[in-house]
Amino acid sequence: MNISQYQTWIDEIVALCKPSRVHLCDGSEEEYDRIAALMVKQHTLIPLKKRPSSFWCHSDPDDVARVEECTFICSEQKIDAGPTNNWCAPREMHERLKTLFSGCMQGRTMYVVPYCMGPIGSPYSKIGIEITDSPYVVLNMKIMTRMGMPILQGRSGGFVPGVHSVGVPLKPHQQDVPWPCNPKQRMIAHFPDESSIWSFGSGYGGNALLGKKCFALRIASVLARKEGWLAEHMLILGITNPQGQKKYMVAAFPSACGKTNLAMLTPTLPGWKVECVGDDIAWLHFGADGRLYAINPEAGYFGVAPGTSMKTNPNAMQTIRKNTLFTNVARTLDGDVWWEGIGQEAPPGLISWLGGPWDPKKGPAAHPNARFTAPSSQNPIYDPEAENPQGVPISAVIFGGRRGSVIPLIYESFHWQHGVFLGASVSSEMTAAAKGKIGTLRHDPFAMLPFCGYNMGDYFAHWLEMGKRSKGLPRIYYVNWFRKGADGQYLWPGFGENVRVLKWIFERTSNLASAEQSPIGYLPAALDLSGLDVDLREILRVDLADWQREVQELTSYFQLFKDRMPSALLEELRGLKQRLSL
Ligand code: OXD
Ligand code: MN
Repeated sequence: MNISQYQTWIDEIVALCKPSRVHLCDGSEEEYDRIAALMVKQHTLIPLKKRPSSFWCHSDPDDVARVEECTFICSEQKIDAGPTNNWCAPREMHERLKTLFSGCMQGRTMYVVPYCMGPIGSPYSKIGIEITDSPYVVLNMKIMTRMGMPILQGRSGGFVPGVHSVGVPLKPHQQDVPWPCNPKQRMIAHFPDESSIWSFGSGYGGNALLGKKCFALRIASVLARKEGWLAEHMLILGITNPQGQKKYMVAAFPSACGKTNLAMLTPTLPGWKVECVGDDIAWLHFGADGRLYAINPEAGYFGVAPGTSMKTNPNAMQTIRKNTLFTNVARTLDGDVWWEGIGQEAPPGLISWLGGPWDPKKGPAAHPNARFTAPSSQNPIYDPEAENPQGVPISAVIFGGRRGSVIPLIYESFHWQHGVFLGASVSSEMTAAAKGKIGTLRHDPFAMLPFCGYNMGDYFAHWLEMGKRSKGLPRIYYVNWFRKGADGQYLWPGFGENVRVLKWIFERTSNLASAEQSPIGYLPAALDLSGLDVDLREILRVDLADWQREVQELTSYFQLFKDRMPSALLEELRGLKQRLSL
């Protein structure tokens, strides 16, 4: 393998971090098994008797979610990181990192993990190399990406370097802990001008698996703007109607708002079929025919476990039967996993996510942000085109959030510019996916708030610009599965029943379903609700007073972006205000 072109960088990191050993990952199954066996010996992983080649582990209780407050975009100018990102000058951040990373891997093995985001051979795929001292990260990267030295074969240059350390050097003979991390000194820094990533102090999920949020969203969004494409926090699904016609859709919802469930939906309407291309990230390019095409840069799912059951997501349950890593779920005495909402009572003797006997008085058995990491190829509804190097053609873009009130079940934008306004106006109740106050309503434009690698105002402008490039643009929709009635109960059953909404979108994009114009967009004139007891009028209701408050709120939010706020979106806001007051 020719790694000479990467060697200088690897040598630099070795000299800085001073690991005891260096391991170049070949990405083989044998390597995976060897590392997993080592981690079992060190008591970090526990093999699960009930699930072949699967393991349970739990993190440090202080390292359970993405840490947005420690995540930085280090552009030359502060304004280019924008008002929604933490910023630090690149030179200053490099100084801080030098101190943090100096000798940080002493006593540990440094793993060099080359990986490809996107199908091998796709013109849209990109290469990264993550250097990490966490074997847990290596195993996750093996599942989540196309990983190993062979992916560097025949490549010249052009990779995104990422350096990750748990931030806990070991003295000679010092006993390691099962989940080393350094919460007091956490830092996740992105250098958009260098396309590089540095992450320190956390071993968890998006903080540590650098291919995911750091590369495929924050760095990729910057590259996408430069190169004329889109890197989005979106699922990609294929949907086939009873006549055998198939379309693809993408949907952006904030973290832990049901992207995985929608991407793997089991339709309740006879004859309809959904297949999954991806559940979290989409890279979108215009094809030669002018249409927008999507690839999934990832190769696995890092899904939220609690709430996943045979009822809510049977395809996910099938996917995680083997070759799966479980982090911070509960463990049963007979070698299986358990979490709240799995569909069965907690068995006696349950071990909680904290690693000891579960005491229900002290909180849930599984952490609310507990995850499974499983290969996409094990999904029974993995789309046959999911590995197509050209991607799949997109007919509809869907935005949504978790909103207990105000937002109707589904509506359609009037045109692209209005659709971009809908994306910019997404707000959602916070979930356990990030550290923060659960349930608090926050703006999360395009579900990209924690993931946009540059000024969000410029990002809006980029979306508007993309709309000028093509005639075959997808239509744009907004959904809300989470609206509640006066009794506090959800108005919509969700999950497999969401196919009824997808059906309307499918038919709208063929000009077959009818709609009624409302001040906020087109609402369905009818939805297929056969066999369902739902108050359609209530769930589609547009309350003028509520929406006037929404406009006021958006008016002050948009002011955050000052002169980077595109005037086209302010025009959309004025248009909405006018339509509401007529
Ligand atoms: C994720 C997230 O893990 O969005 O996908 O937090
Ligand atoms: Mn996500």
